[in-house]
Amino acid sequence: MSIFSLFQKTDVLCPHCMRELSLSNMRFFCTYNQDRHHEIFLSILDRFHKRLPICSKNFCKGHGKPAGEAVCRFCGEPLPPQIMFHDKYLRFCVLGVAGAGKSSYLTTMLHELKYSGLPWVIQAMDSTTSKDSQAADYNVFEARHCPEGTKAGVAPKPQQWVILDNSGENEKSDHIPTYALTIYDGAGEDCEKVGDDDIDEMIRRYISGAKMLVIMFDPLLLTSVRASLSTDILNASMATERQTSAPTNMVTMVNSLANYIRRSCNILPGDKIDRQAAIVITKLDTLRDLPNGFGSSSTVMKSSPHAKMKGFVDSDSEMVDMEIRDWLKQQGETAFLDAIDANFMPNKVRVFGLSSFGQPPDHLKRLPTLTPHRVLDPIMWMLAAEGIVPIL
Ligand SMILES: Nc1nc2c(ncn2[C@@H]2O[C@H](COP(=O)(O)OP(=O)(O)OP(=O)(O)O)[C@@H](O)[C@H]2O)c(=O)[nH]1
Ligand SMILES: [Mg+2]
Ligand SMILES: [Zn+2]
Ligand SMILES: [Zn+2]
Repeated sequence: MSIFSLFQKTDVLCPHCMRELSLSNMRFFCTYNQDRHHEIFLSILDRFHKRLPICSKNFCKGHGKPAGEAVCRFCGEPLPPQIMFHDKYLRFCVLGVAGAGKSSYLTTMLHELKYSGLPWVIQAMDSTTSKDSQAADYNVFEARHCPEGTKAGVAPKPQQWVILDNSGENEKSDHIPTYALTIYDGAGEDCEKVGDDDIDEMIRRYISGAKMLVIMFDPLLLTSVRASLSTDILNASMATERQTSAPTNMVTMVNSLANYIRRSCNILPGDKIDRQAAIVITKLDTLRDLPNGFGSSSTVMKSSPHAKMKGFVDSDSEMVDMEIRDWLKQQGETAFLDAIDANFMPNKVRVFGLSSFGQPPDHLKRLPTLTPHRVLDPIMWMLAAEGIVPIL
C-alpha cells in the first residue's frame, strides 16, 4: 500500500482514545532533523488526496519527504505507523467482576498466541505495551506468581499489538497482511459499579470502540461449586482481598455488567446488546475433579483444536457452548442463562470455558508449571468473525 493512500479506508481509530481519525484531526511532524522536530501542516492538496503532508522547509534534511510522526489531536498521543497501515483493526475489551481472572487470562492468552504454532508474528506496537507485557509475562511464567489486582477508577492503558500474518496465502504479492490489535483490560471494581455515576470517559470509549467483548465469570461464585470445593483451592483461586466471601448473585452480575456496557455504548435499556460477546467461564481447572464438575470425557476439558487446525472449529465451539449451558442448568443457574439471552443478541453471543493456569495456585498464590487450557478459543472466534482465520 502506498504511503500516500492511507486514509482511503474507513476504520482508523486512535488506539489510545478510540476516537475516529481523519487527516484533519492528526498533527504531523518532520523528524529528519533530530534536534529540530518541526510541525508540518496539511495543504489543500494533501487533504484532497488524503495523503501525508511533506516537509517544505528550506535546508531541512527532510525537505521533500513525508511526515515521519503523527500525533492524535484529541489526546496528544503518538500514533504508531502500524495503526495507519494495518489491513484490519481488531479491538477487544475484557470485562468482568473483580477477581474473575481477566488479567491472568490476558497474560496467558498473549503468551499462547506467540507460541501457538500459528504462522503469525506478534509484536508490541508501543514501548508501554512491550514493557508491561514483558513484566506480566515474567511474573506469571518465570516468577510464577498470580497477577496483582488491576487498579480501579482510572482507565489503564490498553495494550497495542500488531500481528503479521505469514500464512503465505499471499506469497505472490510482497504484502504481508497486518492486523492491529488493541486490548483493554479493565478493573473489575469499575464494572461492578451500579447506578448512574459517570463511567470514566476513556473506559467508556474503549468499551464502545471494541469489536468484541470478552465477559468473564468466575465459577467459584456459584453456591453449588463453593459447597463442594476444598477451602484450600477456593482460597488460592480467589482474589481474596477483592472478592467478597459472600457469593454474588450471578444474575445480578450479568444484568449489572450488561448495563455497564449499555451505558458505555449508549444502548437503550430495553435493547439487546448488538455486539459480538464471548461469555467466558474461567478457572475450569478447579472443576476438573469435582463430582458436580465437568467429566474428563467432556469436550470442554479436552484440549482445544482451533490453533492446531489453523482455523476455528465451529462444531467444537458449539459443543463447548452447549456443555457449559447444560452444566449451568444442572447447577440451578437457569436464571443466569436467561439473563445472558435477555441482554445479548442470540447469534452474537457464545459461551466459552477456559483455565489460564491449568491448575490452581498454592496458598501463597504461587503457580505450578503452567498448562493454559483453551485460552485462545475466544480470540479465534473473533479472528474467524473477521475473516482472518477460516471457519472449519
Ligand atoms: N484455579 C485458578 N485460579 C485462577 C485462574 N486465573 C485466575 N485465578 C485466581 O483468580 C485471582 C484473580 O485473578 P486476576 O486475573 O487478577 O483477576 P482480574 O479479573 O484481573 O481481577 P481485577 O483486576 O481485580 O478486576 C488470581 O489471583 C488467582 O487466584 C485459573 O486459571 N485457575
Ligand atoms: Mg485485573
Ligand atoms: Zn487519541
Ligand atoms: Zn523538515
